[in-house]
Amino acid sequence: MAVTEKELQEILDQYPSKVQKNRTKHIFIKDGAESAQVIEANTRTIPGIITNRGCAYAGCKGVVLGPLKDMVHITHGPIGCGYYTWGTRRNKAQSDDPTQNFLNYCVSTDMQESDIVFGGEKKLAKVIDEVIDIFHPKAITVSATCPVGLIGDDISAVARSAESRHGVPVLAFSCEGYKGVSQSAGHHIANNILMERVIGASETEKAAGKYPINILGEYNIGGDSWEVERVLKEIGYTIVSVMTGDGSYEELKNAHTAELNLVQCHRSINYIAEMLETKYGTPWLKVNFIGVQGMSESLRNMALYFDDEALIAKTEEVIAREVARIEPLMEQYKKICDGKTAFCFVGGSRGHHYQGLFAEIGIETVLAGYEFAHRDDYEGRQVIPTIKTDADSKNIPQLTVSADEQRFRLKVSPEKMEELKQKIPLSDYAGMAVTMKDGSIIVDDLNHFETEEFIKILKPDIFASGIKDKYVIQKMGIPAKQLHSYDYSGPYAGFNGAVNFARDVSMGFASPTWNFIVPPWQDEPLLTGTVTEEGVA
Ligand code: CFM
Repeated sequence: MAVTEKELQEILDQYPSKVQKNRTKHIFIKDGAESAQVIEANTRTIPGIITNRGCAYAGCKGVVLGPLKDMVHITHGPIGCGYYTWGTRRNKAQSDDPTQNFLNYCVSTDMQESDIVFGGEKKLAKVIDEVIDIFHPKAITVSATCPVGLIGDDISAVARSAESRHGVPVLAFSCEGYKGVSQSAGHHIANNILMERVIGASETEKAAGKYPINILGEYNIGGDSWEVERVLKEIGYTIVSVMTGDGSYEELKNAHTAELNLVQCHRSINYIAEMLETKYGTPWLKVNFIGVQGMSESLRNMALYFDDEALIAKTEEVIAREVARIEPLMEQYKKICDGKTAFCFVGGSRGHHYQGLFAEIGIETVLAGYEFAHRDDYEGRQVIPTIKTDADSKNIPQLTVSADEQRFRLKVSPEKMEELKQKIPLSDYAGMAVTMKDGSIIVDDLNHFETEEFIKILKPDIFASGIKDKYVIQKMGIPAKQLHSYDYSGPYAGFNGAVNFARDVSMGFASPTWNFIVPPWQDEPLLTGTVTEEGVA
């Protein structure tokens, strides 16, 4: 079942004309016959629309910095921002040194009215001193929240002076929530400073071990990166750093020594991936560790890059063993899931990544989208030169790096690179749209009104998204699977993750709960009417 152009138009017709004009550009029905289907993305959400997006601070401190375990992350701002980013993202971490894992702490300057009026710099300096005193961390981050930018606290100056006072790196991030149009801006801000201040900060010139790699854009939600690392280590890879799941300042300093960078979440970390290539000559490979096929294909592509017979053989051996082990488990869940349909709407990469895993258990994704991704995540990186930079993106500092005179080294020759690019996604990402079936619907920044409207037409069997719309969806009688937090389950990545996911989705369908819920449209007359410029008619 698919949405027709007419049905889509009927949904959009309910908007006032200005809103309709805007939202039309964010939605399209996939049609492979059309050569380039353009989507508008990474632009402001219309005020008043109930979006699932977050803010720049969430993307910087919450997403990219938060998982780094041996740094204390200070939120400079009123207590709410720190509190609501405390423990809500399930990025897990373990440390051999229990005194150097600060993930359970929430450190905030707790700005009060007097700090807003008279400035918060002194308070911030004092908090940094206290953090050094109590925790003795390897390094500290300071993330700015909205009021800090409004009152003009110079957090970089405070960080610099604390750094010289204590001899411990203190990194300042001007990631005020209002920067950019979503958390995506915060990813970029975090990427820039990690690149400038952390990556390459060690004296190490060579990684200790064979096939050294970094895993970028993997945040160990529900233990995902542990499952991926289990397999990679068995095959023989040396994992120099993970950015940033279960990651650390200490590891990140050595990231320049890798021979290949893997990119799982393109949206949040493509900036570092590109800069590593420019600065050190290390290419990046787009991987997708979600789903049995995604995982197997990513492993095969990695082995092709290193072009080593022993590595290729070991890769095949591990894939064969793992697949044989989990196939019977997946089969039993497939019996429950087969023939069903899903909506898959997540932040900036999972809306795409989970479609393959859904397909493996017989579920077709009929609607997908991202909260805050850019056009390249939908249409592929070839569109990047054509993306217009607007005032909101100009607000985010651009970091330009150049080749490191001592450390730049081409990891593969340009000829070999060209040859490899024909076979594997090296320094490239084709985006979500290309893999979706004709007739499926692709939506950017899906809002709650559209969520309900599309559910009424398509009646999906399951809706994968997040906490903000989960309960609205469930009250409509549809199982909702959180793909941000995994509903407190996981891991969902890799081979074991695929089984966990199939089990959890099957449980969602098998739950007797749905027999007790009558969707509102089944026992109430639907209100019919239109919203016009003048009001409701
Ligand atoms: Fe990347 Fe993420 Fe995602 Fe993301 Fe996020 Fe997340 Fe996400 Mo929630 S970094 S873009 S900002 S894969 S927190 S681990 S699940 S929205 S799809």
